[in-house]
Amino acid sequence: MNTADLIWANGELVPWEDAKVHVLTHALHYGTGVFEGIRAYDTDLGTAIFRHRDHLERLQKSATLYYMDIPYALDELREATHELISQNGLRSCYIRPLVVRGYGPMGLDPLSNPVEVYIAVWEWGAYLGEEGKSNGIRARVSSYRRISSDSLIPHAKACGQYLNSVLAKIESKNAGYDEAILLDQKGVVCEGTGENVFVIRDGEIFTPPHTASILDGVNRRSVIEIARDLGYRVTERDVARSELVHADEVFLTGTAAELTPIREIDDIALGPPGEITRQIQRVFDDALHGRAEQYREWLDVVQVPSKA
Ligand code: PPE
Repeated sequence: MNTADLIWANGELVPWEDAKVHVLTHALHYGTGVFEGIRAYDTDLGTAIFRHRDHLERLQKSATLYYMDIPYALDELREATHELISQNGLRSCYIRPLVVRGYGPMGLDPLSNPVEVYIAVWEWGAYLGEEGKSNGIRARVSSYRRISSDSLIPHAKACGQYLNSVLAKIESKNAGYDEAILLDQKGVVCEGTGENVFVIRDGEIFTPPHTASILDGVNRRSVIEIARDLGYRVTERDVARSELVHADEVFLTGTAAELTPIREIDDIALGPPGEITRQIQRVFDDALHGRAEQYREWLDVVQVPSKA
């Protein structure tokens, strides 16, 4: 991976290689942590973090759902992130805030373990490859179902919950695919291992609703808004597995993956990215990179001194 110089650890900037935790960190054993994935882009306005507040609010909500009080206000985390990007001299980067139950008593009750907060930033290219972003990826429907609200909290972005994504990801990669699409407990389409999913049929756009165990993706929300602004009808409703392969176009959205088209599902070709996908992808890309006046309010601009 691309490393950076510094990591923000509980209020201090420490060298990348010194950002370490004790082996008895509670989260290492039990997955008791929450995190975010955010991106900052090099724009004409300077380095701009996409929908920073929305991500930080989701981080706080995830923490609350797991009974963790983050010992910093959202504004403090925001400022820490600006400082971190500046000090690392990065023009664009991926941002990973992480809140974990730290070293303390072992055993499942985490309530007396400290809540620790870290923020890392690094340069991260196209998550599913440049080629995938341009020409589409190959996906398969996973044999693993997405975690349900019967046993976990699909709306929380919690560390331990990602074992579900990891299993689905490994399965899909071992079978020669780029990504997995998980169904929910009821058997309807949920999402990718780290992306929300959209299906287009006869000019209409559909995406699984909150009741399908999805993570409420910030980019999902952005793309719904953009598509509606472009005049498309977007409906949040259950999507049957078979609709994936009967669709004209299917694409994924996520911070890491941005907007990535799918060209094949379960060995059935959907073809190269379609016109509607392309159009939305263009506007979305303009929004991310500060080229769309209409979506400027989504950007949190950082003043980054040049690395000189
Ligand atoms: N679902 C899941 C399960 C998920 O992890 C993500 C983000 C999304 C949907 C899309 O959410 P949003 O980024 O707010 O639009 N996945 C993050 C982690 C990826 C990783 O490999 O780590 C991300 O994209 O940053």
